[in-house]
Amino acid sequence: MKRRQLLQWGSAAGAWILGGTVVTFDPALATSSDAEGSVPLLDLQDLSKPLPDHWVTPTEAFYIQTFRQTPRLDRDQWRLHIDGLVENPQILNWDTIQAQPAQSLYWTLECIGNPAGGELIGNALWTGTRLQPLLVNAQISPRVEGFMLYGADDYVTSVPRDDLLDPDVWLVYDMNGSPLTPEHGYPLRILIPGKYGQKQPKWITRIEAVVQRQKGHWEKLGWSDEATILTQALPRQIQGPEHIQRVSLKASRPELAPGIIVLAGVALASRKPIQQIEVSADGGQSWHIAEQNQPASPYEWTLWRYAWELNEPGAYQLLARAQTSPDDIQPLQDSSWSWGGRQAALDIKLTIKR
Ligand SMILES: Nc1nc2c(c(=O)[nH]1)N[C@H]1C(S)=C(S)[C@@H](COP(=O)(O)O)O[C@H]1N2
Ligand SMILES: [Mo]
Repeated sequence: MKRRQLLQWGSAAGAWILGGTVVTFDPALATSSDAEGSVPLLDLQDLSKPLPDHWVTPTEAFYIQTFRQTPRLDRDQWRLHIDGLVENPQILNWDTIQAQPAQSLYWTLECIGNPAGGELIGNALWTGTRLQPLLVNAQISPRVEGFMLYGADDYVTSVPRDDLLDPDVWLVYDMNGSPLTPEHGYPLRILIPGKYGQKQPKWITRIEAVVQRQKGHWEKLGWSDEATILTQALPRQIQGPEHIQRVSLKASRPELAPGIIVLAGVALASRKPIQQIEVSADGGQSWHIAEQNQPASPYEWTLWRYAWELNEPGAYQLLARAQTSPDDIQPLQDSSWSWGGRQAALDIKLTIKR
């Protein structure tokens, strides 16, 4: 049966079956939200306190990006198939996943469609198990060059062989200490290092080993098939002597009283630690190195802040840029369209009031 047919039947009936997993859709559940305004401010402004090791986005404020509708899965009926060009196809159930060694890890997810200053990014503490031993059990054929990854909502994407065999690929079932919510992939989702969210199916039901992989849903629509996270500094909030405010696409023209100004944000890159974040208050003529934390893994965002004394009333152009090495500095002018959180650094038009 064609996938589309299956889905249409399912929509009419309110349920459908995919590889043994019963899927029902709950139209009341949000399918896309950027959580703008609901994400709390980071507690980074008090300069007498060191930067924290982690800052986690509360689950209820975490962005949601779902191409259709949120499927409602029954954990006991759910299955994960590992098949295609494998010697030993696997059908895993909830108990097999639970029997694997569990680990918790901080990990930042970002949508490739996140504009600089956008909220399609979040950091959470996930709990799950490594995929690699399960792939070893399946005995992937040496001819395999890639994998198709499927979600219960008929979502599909694909990755090259080595990206999935990486020991840092995780299957996760808990988010911030509770089972995944339906919107975020209950009962199981995959985390693949260094890639934007589109490569990481929620409600994962099938991993198919193939010689020639096909493009997935977003990739067919023209989004990057590599989907490697770009090195980026994302300013999030600014504080003057009197008040603190969010820096976002909708509010990138703060007006503050003269005095100490603290700019704070996050930074992220693909698989490499952020080595340095620099900020400028004069449109890029002079740069200052921001204070930053050192996350234990490069898959979690780096927190940073910088304080200036700006007493002269007038207009300032604030910029921030990140680097992982001198060869990989976030450009000031990016000729590509600003996606994946990065552009030629988010430029903030700050006015110091009289
Ligand atoms: N099954 C499935 N997985 C999916 C998607 C989807 O629509 N269906 N969207 C992807 C995209 S584009 C992103 S950015 C992340 C978002 O994860 P979140 O909604 O938990 O924030 O999930 C990815 N995994
Ligand atoms: Mo995305």
